[in-house]
Amino acid sequence: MTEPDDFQCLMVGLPRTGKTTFLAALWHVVRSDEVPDSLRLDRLEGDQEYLNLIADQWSQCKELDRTSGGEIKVDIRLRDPSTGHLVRLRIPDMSGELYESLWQTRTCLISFLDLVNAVDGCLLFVHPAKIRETAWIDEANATYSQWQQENQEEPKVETPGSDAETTGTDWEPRFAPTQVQMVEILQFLTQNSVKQFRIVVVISAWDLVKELVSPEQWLKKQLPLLWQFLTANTDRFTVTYMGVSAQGGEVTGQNSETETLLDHNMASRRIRICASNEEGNDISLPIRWLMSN
Ligand SMILES: Nc1nc2c(ncn2[C@@H]2O[C@H](COP(=O)(O)OP(=O)(O)OP(=O)(O)O)[C@@H](O)[C@H]2O)c(=O)[nH]1
Ligand SMILES: [Mg+2]
Repeated sequence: MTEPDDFQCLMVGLPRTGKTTFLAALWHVVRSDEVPDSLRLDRLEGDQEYLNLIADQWSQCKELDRTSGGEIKVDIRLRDPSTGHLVRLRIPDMSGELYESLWQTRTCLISFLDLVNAVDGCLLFVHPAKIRETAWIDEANATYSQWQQENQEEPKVETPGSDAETTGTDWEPRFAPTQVQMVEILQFLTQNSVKQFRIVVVISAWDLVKELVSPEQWLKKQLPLLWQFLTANTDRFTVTYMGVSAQGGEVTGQNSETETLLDHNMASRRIRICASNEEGNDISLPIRWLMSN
């Protein structure tokens, strides 16, 4: 019997950027025959309890639980229907807090370093509504002048619960702009591996992006430092950009589209993938791109 090739995929992204939703939708699609060209489940292997749980929540348009505890092991044995190629996709569900702490403490577990060294491809998640913006220089100057003024006045007593972020005092690493944190995380990857990283930048919740722009144009405009870093380091990264609406729309809050989303008779119809030269609902496309030579 043919043994599948192993493919180690790393989902990289700060908290709440859409990693688990992507995995849940992927598990739905590979088990269904709803998307003609998608990768297919070859056969069940190992424990699927976690995948079944998140895919159930996804099918019902429920908000998924936050991933905790670093990483949850996920292996899926897949077949490419167009080539017959078999692959064991190793795609642990990573907690965004792990990456946040990597940036904040600049330390990680040895097991994470091993994972980085074994990586064959990365999905780099950015959520359009979860971006901590970069301050413009004149805004930073204004904050600095205000801070100088305040420090010339009477010293204030810091009260518990005072919001350091809005008062501009006691800066903490978690207040750093998203793109600064992401570039640092990418630098961490490159410093700990000699590999050339194949990366799909996944702009998740793509349904929230209303401008008519490509995913790459969107990233270039919204997170120029990150875009520039990926583009300038061609010796370390081979990159493509995809807009991915894994849930298909908002499932919580005032703008919830849950009822419309549940109306689809095939759940995969609510998925949207926007790549540079194709659009559709095959959420295995980012994985297929990573696996292609
Ligand atoms: N509008 C919209 N929101 C989405 C979509 N996919 C995911 N989201 C929302 O994005 C948020 C984060 O989703 P998760 O998949 O849990 O994110 P995560 O990266 O796994 O988060 P952690 O486990 O905390 O690291 C949730 O509020 C989702 O409802 C989508 O296609 N459209
Ligand atoms: Mg998660």
